[in-house]
Amino acid sequence: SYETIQFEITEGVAVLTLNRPDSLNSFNTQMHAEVRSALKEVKKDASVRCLLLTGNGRGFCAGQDLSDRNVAPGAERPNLGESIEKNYSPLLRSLRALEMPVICAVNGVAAGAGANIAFACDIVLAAKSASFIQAFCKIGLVPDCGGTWTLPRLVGPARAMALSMLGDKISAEQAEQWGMIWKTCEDDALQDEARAMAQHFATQPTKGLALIKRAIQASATNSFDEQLDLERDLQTLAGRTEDYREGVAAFMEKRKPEFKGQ
Ligand code: T3D
Repeated sequence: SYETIQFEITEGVAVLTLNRPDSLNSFNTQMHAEVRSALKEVKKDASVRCLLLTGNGRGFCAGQDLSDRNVAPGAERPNLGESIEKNYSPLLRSLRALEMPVICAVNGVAAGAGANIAFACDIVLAAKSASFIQAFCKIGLVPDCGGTWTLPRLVGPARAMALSMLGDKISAEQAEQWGMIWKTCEDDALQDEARAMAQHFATQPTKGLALIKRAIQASATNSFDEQLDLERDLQTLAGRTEDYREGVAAFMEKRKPEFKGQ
């Protein structure tokens, strides 16, 4: 069982809750290891059809635990590249490659890596009182966890640059207006809305949704022509799924489809 996260799988939905509320769910080595292990469980368990990521307490995630980075003036400095290679990049790659929708319910402040982990998820809901901060610049660092790739695509280069260089706190409502997230929710409705969406996805054509995820991700670097070819290839795969057959049959029979995620 886990100490720094909570993890449960219920009716096709895996819920991973960051659980170091005293430090606003900042990442230490143990939390990285536990998140990795939970994501392995998600991948292994064929019943899981949606992942919901959220946090306990008043923060979503404050990024790296800086108490693990506090060194005396003459002491050896930490190799952050190693930490990123071992911990952060694999996490980001797993979330993006996971063949199901990944919902992030941002329950409070999301700073540094915490913000960019949220932006890498497929659908982001945020409590109205939540906020996003590219905190890196304030301690001399560079946005990581894919932020320098994700942010310009979400908000354009002008806003991405200013957000990254100023480290201003952006309210959830501003983030919604700028298209950084899907939508805001009333604070006390966030978890229910996120779970309802996750439960909805757990009844949907999982393979088709995974292919949509691949297509939208690939569009960031593909030309229009390449994307047409990719759509052709992905539609070929989608057209062979059991859920597509069921979807068409249910439509023709004027009944509700029963998707199995196959
Ligand atoms: O190192 C590597 O491996 C490379 C990777 C780097 C990735 C990164 O994420 S670098 C960026 C690290 N994160 C930050 O710089 C954010 C630091 N936190 C803050 O700026 C503020 O805490 C917030 C703006 C997020 C929230 O502010 P506020 O005023 O609401 O809360 P607070 O009082 O600052 O924090 C509450 C507690 O959480 C406090 O502890 P205390 O005083 O109650 O004992 C604070 O120290 C602790 N806390 C918050 N963030 C972190 C943290 N402790 C350790 N590490 C943190 N990142």
